[in-house]
Amino acid sequence: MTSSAKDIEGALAPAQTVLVVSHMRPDGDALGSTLAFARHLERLGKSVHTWNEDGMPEKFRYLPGSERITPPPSEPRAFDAVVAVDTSTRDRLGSCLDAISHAPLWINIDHHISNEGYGDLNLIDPSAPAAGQILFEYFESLGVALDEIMAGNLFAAISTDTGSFQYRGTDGRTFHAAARLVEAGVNVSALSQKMYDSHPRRHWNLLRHTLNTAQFLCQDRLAVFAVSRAEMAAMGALPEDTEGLITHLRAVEGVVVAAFYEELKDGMIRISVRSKNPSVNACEICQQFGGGGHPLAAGVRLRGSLEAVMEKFNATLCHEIERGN
Ligand SMILES: [Mn+2]
Repeated sequence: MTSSAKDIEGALAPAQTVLVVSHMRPDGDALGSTLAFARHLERLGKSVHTWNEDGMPEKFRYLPGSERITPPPSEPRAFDAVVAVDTSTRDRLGSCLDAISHAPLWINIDHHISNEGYGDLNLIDPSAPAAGQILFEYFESLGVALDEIMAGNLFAAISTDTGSFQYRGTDGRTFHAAARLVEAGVNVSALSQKMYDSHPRRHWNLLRHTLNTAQFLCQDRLAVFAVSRAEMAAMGALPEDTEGLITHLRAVEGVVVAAFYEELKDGMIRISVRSKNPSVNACEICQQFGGGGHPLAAGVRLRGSLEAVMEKFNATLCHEIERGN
């Protein structure tokens, strides 16, 4: 059952110390939503902590108040409440979970269709294209006046998760939120330049590698590429630099599904899947292997060598493309 903003605000009212967290390998929605909600709680006079397994990646340091996000501490801490945003399962919080010794109240605010509601109170809206939009509507329904920190983070969260207001789920509500956020002080061109026109050279090196090594399979309907740890190291690339590469493959005419395989340090392969056709459901495919996400954008982690995982998962994707067409 989904709780209302009023229920959640009421449950959080007595809490003095609150932790706001989001998923590992965070994107703009995860971090922007964390920062916006943390700011809201702080304005209510609470002591607020904000952690992410990966700390604050360099590429998102433009987010207002970004310096407050840290990796979890090594000594576990107790909180009156934990608020998880944009996080489909508790496991996706990674090492943050190990650093919470006690928390009697869990709030789960998310837009992933695969979210099963692990909170004591859950506000889950898969029709929202970003967790940031759910938070915007949360604040609007309670009449909370947004300051520039909240507005900037919510705009960045919504803009990045919708591919700059392009993806499925972008609707009148989304543009309503954007309009109110701009009125609250967001400078669209300055913020957009930081989000979309300020990639480090490392990202460009990785993009060149991607374009040189991508393969088109399944009668050119499946586009895939991979990067090994050795290649990442040789390019001096950081994990955060891989974000967005997959959009270049998905953008090729005729491609139905794009997949990206990234070798991680623990013998796992991180797979990102993007679909352009609603009848090829990326979330359902990833869920078969223990992952999740959205119908057109999902992910999963599998154990094995890069080659073996690619062979197996590419075959699954091609099978699903053939079934879906
Ligand atoms: Mn999101």
